[in-house]
Amino acid sequence: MSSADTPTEIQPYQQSVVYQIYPRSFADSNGDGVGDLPGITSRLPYVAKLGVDTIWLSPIFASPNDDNGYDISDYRAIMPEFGTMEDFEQLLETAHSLGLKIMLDLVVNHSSDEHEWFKQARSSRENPYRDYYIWRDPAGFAEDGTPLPPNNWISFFSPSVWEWDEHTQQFYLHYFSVKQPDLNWENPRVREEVYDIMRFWLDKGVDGFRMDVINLISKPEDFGDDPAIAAGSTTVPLERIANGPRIHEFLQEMNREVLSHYPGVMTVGETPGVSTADAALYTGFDRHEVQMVFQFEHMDVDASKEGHGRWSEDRFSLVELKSILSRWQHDLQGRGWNSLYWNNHDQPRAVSRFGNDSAQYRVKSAKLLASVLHGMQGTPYIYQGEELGMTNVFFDDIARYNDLEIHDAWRKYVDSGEIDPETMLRYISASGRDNARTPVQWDASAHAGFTTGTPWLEVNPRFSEINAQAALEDSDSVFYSYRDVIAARKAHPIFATGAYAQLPGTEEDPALFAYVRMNSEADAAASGERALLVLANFSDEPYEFAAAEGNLSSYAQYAGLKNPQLLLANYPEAERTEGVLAPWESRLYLYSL
Ligand code: ISL
Ligand code: CA
Repeated sequence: MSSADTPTEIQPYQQSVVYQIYPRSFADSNGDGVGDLPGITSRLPYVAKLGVDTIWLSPIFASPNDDNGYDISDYRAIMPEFGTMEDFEQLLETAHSLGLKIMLDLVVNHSSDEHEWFKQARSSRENPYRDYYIWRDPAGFAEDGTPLPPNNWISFFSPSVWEWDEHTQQFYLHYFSVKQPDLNWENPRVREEVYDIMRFWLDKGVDGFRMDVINLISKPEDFGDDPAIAAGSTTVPLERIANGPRIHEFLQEMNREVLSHYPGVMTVGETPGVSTADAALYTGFDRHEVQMVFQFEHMDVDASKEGHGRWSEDRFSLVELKSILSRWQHDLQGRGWNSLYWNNHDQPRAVSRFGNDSAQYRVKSAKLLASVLHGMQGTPYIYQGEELGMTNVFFDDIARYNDLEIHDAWRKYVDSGEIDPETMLRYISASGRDNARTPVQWDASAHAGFTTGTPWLEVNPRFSEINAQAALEDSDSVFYSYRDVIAARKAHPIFATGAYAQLPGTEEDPALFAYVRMNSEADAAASGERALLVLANFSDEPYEFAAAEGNLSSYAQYAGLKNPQLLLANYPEAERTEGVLAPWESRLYLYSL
């Protein structure tokens, strides 16, 4: 961006709003119970109506579906369950005609074990594809002859990151499931393959990539045992495996070789285990890597205090959440660019997790979350159904869940006796990934209008109350609040430019989230916009707050901010009280010159 005395030059991606589609769960066109590309195409007018400009499609490529498409067996083929290449071309063309860009999911930390490269690689140690993956000799053999893995690292989805290959008598590395062997980015041929795949899709006209766990592609030099795991930790040693020594070199090469040749392309890297300092390197305006990253710190606010990773039902602390988000806002200001998200296909539903999904407050709190997130600096990502206020689900039997991570956790904690089954079912309902993956609720008909067949994962039973048709017919729905906040972002450049700060003195408040976005003199002069103020009451109780009407006269530093215009509110005027924020009330004010 620019210095304080010249107006900021806003890049298109900085004013974008992205809508994420998880194809399996979006819309089924042929009654086989699985969402597909023609289903997506048929619903594009709905997405366009929301006002977003870009869609991120979770993987649509050939896959044995061990991890629902995040295990790719052919990067240039469409998953047959989802349709054909013609269906994809139709989707792309329709999207473009509606003014929607398409970002694909680039999953190149690992492939499927059913990818031709891996089949070749495991066929013999001499095979030319052997070095596409990462192989190690055993650390030794147990007395009964069992080979011992090269180190003690725990993977995301199974006990060890190593899997023994009987045929070639070596272990291969897999940070995720055994069916997701990690690619060897040290091998220049692997990198060339990836760049070719990217060009293939960009030449077809796609507009960008979301890059799966891209900060794990450069493997560490030190493959020694992890002391924390040796001492009993059961979680992935993320500090060791994230942000490896050659990561910036690889991303800069990818940018030079591919991305820089396609102006306007959008990029976001998924990066567990990044600090704000790391993110400034990944997204720095002069670094030519990616435009933004998905950080995870705010996804960890309600992690288990017993060391069970995400498996807990503890509520987050608002003070902690504010401090994390505020640090990200502050640390990237003028240096790099944030992505903004409350949820995605790996996370529970935002309104259940950060709001209140009871009948009384679901709509209010979903709207509040929209204002709080979209009021920040960065590019917002909306996950399918978030705009409807879709909620978490509870299934009373582990067999009703699909996600391999959930089943892995069940083996790890329930089968071992560490967590009892009833408790674990509650944890899964609070934090499991299938909360995000139940089918989109289109209407109140059978299976929520998602399919005429039997859905691959059960529909959330709240669909008769929460569905798109009902939302579109109700001018007071969550859907229209999202549409309004998206429109406000597009209409007011200050959403992209204003510098963020929490309202002084509110940092430790357990119920109030209040922040200001302040334009520089130059940006204010250029746009006529001086500041935004966002106020949000994250509680079931009314909150007395002197500045609730946007009157900031008690703050010396904001003395010049006068005559606020209420841009967004989730309570109608008749229900607003002076000096009080009602339960889950949010307001967003604009101060002009
Ligand atoms: O959901 C998680 C496990 O608790 C995350 O840590 C997740 O595994 C991590 O964010 C990486 O996610 C991405 O890569 C995975 C895939 O399962 C996820 O769906 C994807 O978003 C492996 O490809
Ligand atoms: Ca289908």
